[in-house]
Amino acid sequence: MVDVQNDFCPGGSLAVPEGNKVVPVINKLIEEFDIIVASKDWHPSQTVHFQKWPVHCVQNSKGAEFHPQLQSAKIQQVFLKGTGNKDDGYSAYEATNHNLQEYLKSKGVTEMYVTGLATDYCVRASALDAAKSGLTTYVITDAVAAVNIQPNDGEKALDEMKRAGVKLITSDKIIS
Ligand code: VGL
Ligand code: ZN
Repeated sequence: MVDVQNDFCPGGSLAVPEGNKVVPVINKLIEEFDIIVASKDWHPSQTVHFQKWPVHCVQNSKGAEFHPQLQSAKIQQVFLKGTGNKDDGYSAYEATNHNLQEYLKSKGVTEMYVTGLATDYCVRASALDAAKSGLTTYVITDAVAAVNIQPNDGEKALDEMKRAGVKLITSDKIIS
């Protein structure tokens, strides 16, 4: 579950169009999985990242909290990324509080299903790293949403992930 945080949802400082639409889909999907992990964009108040983006997801701010409707009690570990003042930290694999790859290895995980925000940045980076790490990696396409600075950035990112071996799936194939 990538960055389902207030600042990426409508009303937030870096709102993804319809970012909140992923929340009910993710809440249903949660019931189908044994291991639920989430990332949070978790920036210091001063970072080079804010030269590219409006200020968002500052550590401990309201904007950095999970969307209030997200069933966050089911999350077993939260991975904080973008925590330095010189890095973007788009991928959950760049988390600094815990090592995602080691965590998943310790649990014997071989498959990952990726949801969240945003398709063209942190979902993309996280799914590509998951595939690179050897996991069978899926992106659940109705459980992600794109920033779309260019209107088809989300589609382009999905294409790129597919070319890298990531599988695309819809939630109705998973929810029983
Ligand atoms: C993200 C832009 C800047 C993301 C984070 O979570 O996709 N996008 N920081
Ligand atoms: Zn960010």
